[in-house]
Parts: sequence; structure tokens; C-alpha cells
Amino acid sequence: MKCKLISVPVEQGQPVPGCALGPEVLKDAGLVAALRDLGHEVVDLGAVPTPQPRAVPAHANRLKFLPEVSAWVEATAGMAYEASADGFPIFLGGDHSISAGSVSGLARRAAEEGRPLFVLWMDAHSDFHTLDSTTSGNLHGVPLAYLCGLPGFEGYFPPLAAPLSPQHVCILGLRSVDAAEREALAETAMRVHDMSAIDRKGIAALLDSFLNEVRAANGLLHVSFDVDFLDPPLAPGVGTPVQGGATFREAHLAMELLYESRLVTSLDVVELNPVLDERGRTAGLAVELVGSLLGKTITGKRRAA
Ligand code: HAR
Ligand code: MN
Ligand code: MN
Repeated sequence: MKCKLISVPVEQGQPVPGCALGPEVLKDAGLVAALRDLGHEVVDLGAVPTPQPRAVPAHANRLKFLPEVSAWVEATAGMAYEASADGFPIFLGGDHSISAGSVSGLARRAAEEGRPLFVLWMDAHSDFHTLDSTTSGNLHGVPLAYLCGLPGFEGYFPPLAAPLSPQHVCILGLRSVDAAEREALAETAMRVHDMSAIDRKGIAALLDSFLNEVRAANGLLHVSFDVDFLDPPLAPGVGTPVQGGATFREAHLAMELLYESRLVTSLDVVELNPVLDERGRTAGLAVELVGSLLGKTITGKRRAA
């Protein structure tokens, strides 16, 4: 596989300084070597150049850094569209607002290829606020609503070439949902697997049924991996930790199943905050999990498809 690394050092979508250091720290933690050891070609495309803030109208809600984040979304979408012509793009965040850009660029590409884009959103949070419903004003809480074409983004975020179909989206690991998000989620056909579902059914069964849908539809599959999916003691280096996340084994199993499916075509790794990390363990674990998603096994033997 030709892995294309794209750094998106954005932290204005969330409140804690440090998130913009994510891409460099993931590389320092051995991401490139980990991928090369698995036999992948790695091309580092560098960072999306810092864009000028977008001229957007004033918004009635108190949104933080809207012109800046909106500009990053537009710039990242362009880079994602270009990079997805070939290879396996890996977007290194940065906060989760970058996925409004990475996924919209990938969705445009998928639409042109006439294939449905599926998205697996591994996250403690649903990130399903609109610009009107967010109470924090932090724009890392809105990307999934934007990508699904919910109203209220027009004129503030770039126009979407191809909205996601909610039936093609699966949230996994959820344990923090705001009231407005809960109502909006109840009205969509999205698959929402909270931690309780993982406890009861097991992460393998939940993933298998989604992967079967992707395969049956000949879909492309983007994995948006928010590091706060993981349980905070394992992964303290995130700005918005929530107790009761995925365990070390659940996270590895998920990544291994994703690899074995051979369905994944692109990836985001977001919300790592190296300033909050403890001895680099969150970064190290994130690199290890990306390795598992791209073929790493305990014995070093490649698993058959
Ligand atoms: N729902 C909360 C808000 O909108 C918290 C959002 C936190 N988001 C992330 N990304 N860390 O998943 O403010
Ligand atoms: Mn998120
Ligand atoms: Mn999150």
C-alpha cells in the first residue's frame, strides 16, 4: 500500500492548546517506520498550508474561530480530494474539525468514482452538533453533522460536493452525547454503537455487520479515529477525555478486523494532544493501532484476507 501522510495541525476547533503538535509527535513516535516495517510505501506530503481565515458572515451563536476553522476545512478538503486519486491517505490531526475537510474531499472523490463512501467514526463523542445547536462553540463538535448535510452550515462552512448518507455512517465507542445531538441522532438512520452496545454485543460483532454492508455495496471506507475513543488511562493525551472507553484489546481487535476486511481506503488520526500526554504513551498507542489497521499482528505473520 502507498500510504500518504497529510498533516493538518489545527487546534482552533477545540479549547486546549497542544493539539496542533499531533502530526509531528505521531511521526516522532515512529509512524513512518511502523508503516515501512509492514511493507508499505510511505510518502509524507507534509502539512496543509495554513490558510487565510475565510470571510464568513457573523453567526448568532458564539462559535470559536469560525473563519479559521472554516478555512482549514476548505483547504483540507482540497488536499484530500487530490491525495485520494491514488494510495491510502492518512490525515494526522489536529482536532476533529479537520475531518469536516478530509471526509468531504474523499466524498467528492467517491462520488466521481460512482462508489458510496462509508465512514466509521471511532469516538467517545458523536460530533453531531450543528452551528446552531452547539453550546460550547467548539467546532470539533460539528463535523459529522456537516458531513451528513444537516442544515445551518450554508455560507459558514464550504459547500459540500457530496453529503454522506447517514446509513453509510457508523459511530463506535460513543459515551458523551449532548441533548441536541441525541435528538438529531434519533432522527437519522446512522448506526450508533455506544459503549454499552460494545459491552453487550462485543466490538467484533458490531464491526462485522457494518463491514458486511460496506462490502455488499462495494463501498469505500474511511476510518475517522478520534483518540478519545480509547479509555483515558490508556490514552490520557486528549483534550476531552471521557471515562469508560475502549480497552487496549478492543481497540486492537477493531483495527485487526478492519485490516482483515481489506475495505479501508483512508484514515484520520485526530485529537491527540501531546502536551497532555504522559511519557508519550497516547502517541505510542496511536501509532501501534495505525499499524494494526495496516496489517501488524503479534506474530508478524500477515493474516489472510
Ligand atoms: N459535545 C461536546 C461539544 O460540542 C464535546 C465535543 C468534544 N468533541 C471531541 N471530538 N472531542 O469528538 O462541545
Ligand atoms: Mn471527535
Ligand atoms: Mn471525541
